[in-house]
Amino acid sequence: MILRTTMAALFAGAILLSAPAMADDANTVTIKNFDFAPMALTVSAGTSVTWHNLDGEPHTVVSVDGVFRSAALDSGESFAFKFTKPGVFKYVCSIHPKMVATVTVK
Ligand SMILES: [Cu+2]
Repeated sequence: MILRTTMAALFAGAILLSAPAMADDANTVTIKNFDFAPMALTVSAGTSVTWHNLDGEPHTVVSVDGVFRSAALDSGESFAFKFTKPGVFKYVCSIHPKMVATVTVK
């Protein structure tokens, strides 16, 4: 009985430890303080990139070349787009056009 409890505790610990690694996902762009982070992201073709809005303000993710366009993302909302073709994809927040960033697909 003691062993079983210990195993359960270890298992719960493993789940908690893995959570920060997932948040650090290389295919994730965080929107915070009116900035995209990272501002320049490089991924392989076939990768889905997810944007998370952590600001209290709504933001959008809009490709300058019309390749993708999110709806207004409220605080805590996210948007994902799968990049299938190589290229340099510049995008902005259409609400705050000074927010500019790129995704490079190789
Ligand atoms: Cu914005």
